Amino acid sequence: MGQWSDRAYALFEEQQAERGIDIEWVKGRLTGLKVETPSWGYGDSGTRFKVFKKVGVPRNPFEKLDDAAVVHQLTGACPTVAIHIPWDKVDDYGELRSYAESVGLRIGAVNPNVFQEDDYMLGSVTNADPQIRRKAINHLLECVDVMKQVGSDALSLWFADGTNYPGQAHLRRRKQWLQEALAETYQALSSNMKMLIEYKFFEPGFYHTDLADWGMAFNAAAKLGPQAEVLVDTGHHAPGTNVEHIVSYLLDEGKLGGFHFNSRKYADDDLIVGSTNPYELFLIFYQILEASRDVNPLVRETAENIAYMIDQSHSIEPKIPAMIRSIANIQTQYAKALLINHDDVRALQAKNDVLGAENAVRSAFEMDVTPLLTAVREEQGLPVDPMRAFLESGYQEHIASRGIGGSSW
Ligand code: PSV
Ligand code: MN
Ligand code: MN
Repeated sequence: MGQWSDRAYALFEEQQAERGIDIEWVKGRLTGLKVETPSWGYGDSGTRFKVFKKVGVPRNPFEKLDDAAVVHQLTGACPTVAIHIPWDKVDDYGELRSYAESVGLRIGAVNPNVFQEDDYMLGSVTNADPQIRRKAINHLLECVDVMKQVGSDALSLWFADGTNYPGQAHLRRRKQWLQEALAETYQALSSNMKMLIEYKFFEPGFYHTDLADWGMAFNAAAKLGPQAEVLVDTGHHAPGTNVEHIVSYLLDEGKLGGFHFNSRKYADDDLIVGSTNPYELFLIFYQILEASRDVNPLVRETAENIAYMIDQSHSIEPKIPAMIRSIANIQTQYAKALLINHDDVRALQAKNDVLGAENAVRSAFEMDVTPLLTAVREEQGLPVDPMRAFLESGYQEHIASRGIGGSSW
């Protein structure tokens, strides 16, 4: 470390020791945080108004892995990549798996896509047409097969199913069809596989969405069994929703399976993680760390086995730097949450000290964790500033030879 950062870190360590924080534990946790990046986050994306094509965007799933590998090399935090089928359809999934391993990665969650074919306009697993429902279920089963070939242990399900008008469809029948499809897919899972069920309050359906909130996803998962859990996408709630409360509730039920991190201001904006809502991200980590100290082993185990994933695909910023920014923002908020003294918070809560307890949580958020992040990155032999390291690496110039018109959703 440089002289300045050495001194800053020494001071930081002293300050934390005084607050009763075990800094070695904090460093271990920080190093252990792994976040999956999405293959589709490296491709072109857009709003419904326009897809802006970028130079150097990957032309196939293999090039997406190349880009994801760079993010992992610079951050040390992203060893797995989620794939979306058929966006990442290849002839030989064994080859995709080997390629991932050859660039230092593994394939993470497999995401079936039952929303982009004309057949699915009025629903996939909830369509009134039994042949379309069958087709959608077959795709889910095909994805379980893909999981086996790529060595994935998570099937991540999001359904665009919904309606635009009152009376358009039979809501309860659709609920039943959805559950039937999930049950058939659940049966196909191997014992090491999780099914993650994602909800979203609207879009593309503007009147109703079949899995509109955490309660519906929770109910579906609870009926299926222990391998089914809920996935919280931070962009999928109505404005003002207390997302960290949902997180704590699901943790307490042993049903929080994973996250899709991204930032939102208005709806499902899919922006860089922590760009508009850093305090929310911090408070989510607070709930998780709190649960990891619970007396109930199920709650502790759930908190330790969360699949952290990014789901961002924005249209204006360059892809790899955007991903690096998201990882850095997650690490910053996680680092801050690790500085909460839970014994202090619990003691203040027990005394009903409203302001004292609020202060004990917020004051950790207000700390500067730069010296800590610098030290942890250095100890792992990583660049202390991954963004700068990327910009200076020449990789962006190197991939310019791919030209324009890469993959997009
Ligand atoms: C839907 O908005 C979603 O969050 C789901 O996770 C999809 O798989 C992903 O976005 C597609 O971009
Ligand atoms: Mn998502
Ligand atoms: Mn989304």
